[in-house]
Amino acid sequence: MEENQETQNSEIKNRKPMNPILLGGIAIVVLLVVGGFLFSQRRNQPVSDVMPATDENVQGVETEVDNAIVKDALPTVETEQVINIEAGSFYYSQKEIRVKKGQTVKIVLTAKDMMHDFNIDELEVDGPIIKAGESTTIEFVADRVGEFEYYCSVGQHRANGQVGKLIIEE
Ligand SMILES: [Cu+2]
Repeated sequence: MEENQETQNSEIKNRKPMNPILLGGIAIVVLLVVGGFLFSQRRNQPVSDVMPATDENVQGVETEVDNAIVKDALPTVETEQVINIEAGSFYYSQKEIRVKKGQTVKIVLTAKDMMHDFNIDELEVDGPIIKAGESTTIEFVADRVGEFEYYCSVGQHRANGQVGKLIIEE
């Protein structure tokens, strides 16, 4: 304490009477600058905290908008049906497929083992033969109401039970 006072006193002595006022002014300026800096930092923190929430909100809004557009764009019956089927010896993972008349059907066929394919004679569906581990997409329009057998044309697979039933409803 004494040393500080002495230091201050010696400074005041060494300077002109205006110096304390100048020092006070400088102190105020420094306080304003530091205070302003701290204040701006405090303001920045909430803003950075708010930013992710804002992003989420924006994403949420976009998702809602997207859903609304999808709902508006699609009629009550979806125009496309994507059906994943695994083919093995000697089966299809789906023994029955139900679609609506007029739908575009996309059969995503994956061969679990050996070679397989997917055919529906009445609808002129003739899929390519794929090897174990491969996938292919067979697309056709369900343009007729009825029940149609799909089958694998490789070897004796059909005779061994690799068949299924496609049901096209009105
Ligand atoms: Cu087969």
